[in-house]
Amino acid sequence: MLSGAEREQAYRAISLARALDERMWRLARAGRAHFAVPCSGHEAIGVGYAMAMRPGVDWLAPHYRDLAALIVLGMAPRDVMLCFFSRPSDPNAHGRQPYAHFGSRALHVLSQQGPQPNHCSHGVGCAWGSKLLGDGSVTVIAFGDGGAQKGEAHESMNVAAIHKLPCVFAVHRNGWTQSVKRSDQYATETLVARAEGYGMPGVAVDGSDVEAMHAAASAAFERARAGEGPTLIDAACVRFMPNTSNDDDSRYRDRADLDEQRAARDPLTRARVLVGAEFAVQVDDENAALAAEAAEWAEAQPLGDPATVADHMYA
Ligand SMILES: Cc1ncc(C[n+]2csc(CCOP(=O)(O)OP(=O)(O)O)c2C)c(N)n1
Repeated sequence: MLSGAEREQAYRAISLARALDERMWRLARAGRAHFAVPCSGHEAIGVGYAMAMRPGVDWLAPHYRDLAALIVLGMAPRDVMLCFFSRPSDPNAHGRQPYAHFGSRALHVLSQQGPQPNHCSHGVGCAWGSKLLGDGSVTVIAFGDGGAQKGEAHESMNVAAIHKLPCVFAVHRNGWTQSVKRSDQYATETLVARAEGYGMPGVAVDGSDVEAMHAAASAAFERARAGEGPTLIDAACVRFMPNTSNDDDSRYRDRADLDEQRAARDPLTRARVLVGAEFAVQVDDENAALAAEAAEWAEAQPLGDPATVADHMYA
């Protein structure tokens, strides 16, 4: 169970991620930025594992809906908005990757790649490095349930289990792969049973419950640190928004059904119960102001110099 102070930390992060998410969505819709990747509905998952991580020691190979985890690890709202507005001062990728392709050496966040889920093998490589170095660090490797159907995810979990690598696989299982529904992606309800096939424990968690998520992540970390190898966490959640700002989910999702799921499984509403309404309202107001300020500031930062477009590219 989280302490009182930890509950407040968790709430702050979920609320800030939501405030930034909503602001980015509106800005993208208004044509002020080209690409939003919403995290709403996914926030408690990342907050759960990021709060189990030791900052500057453990590593995260993030899912692109992991804004809330990044916030826990120390990414500031202005840095998020620099990424969103693709400014050269963006600490993630200097404005050279679309928004949500997070990466920060300082925060121990591996660079998120476009092709999904390529970062699974990168995360396993990171964990293997930790084992060889004996530095005691653990790597969280997070991806979607669509990504989990790709060879890269299977190979990564297989190798990690064989070598008992210090990592935690966390699937954000929202039941959609863009517009493709769960039953067209895999024939089971959850992905937990797969873990046994790889030779690691699997645990199903309600990913809208930040305390449950933190407990599962903490147990997986303990196992990894003890040299017992990886764990697969299947974290169920609801993707509140379309896949990205390029998607129209009204073409494939039933609005009434989605509204019902959102009402029942909103990580922010659920975390509000842990901290009390008075605290929550105050934090939400603060975060709405922070998100607005960060957006206004980042949009006013200089654009990249076109002459540098080929920098950092292989010849
Ligand atoms: C190899 C590859 N194919 C297709 C895409 C396009 N794409 C971007 S996000 C996405 C949905 C992935 O779904 P999932 O892994 O379940 O994560 P979710 O978006 O649901 O969180 C797809 C198909 C991609 N990025 N990479």
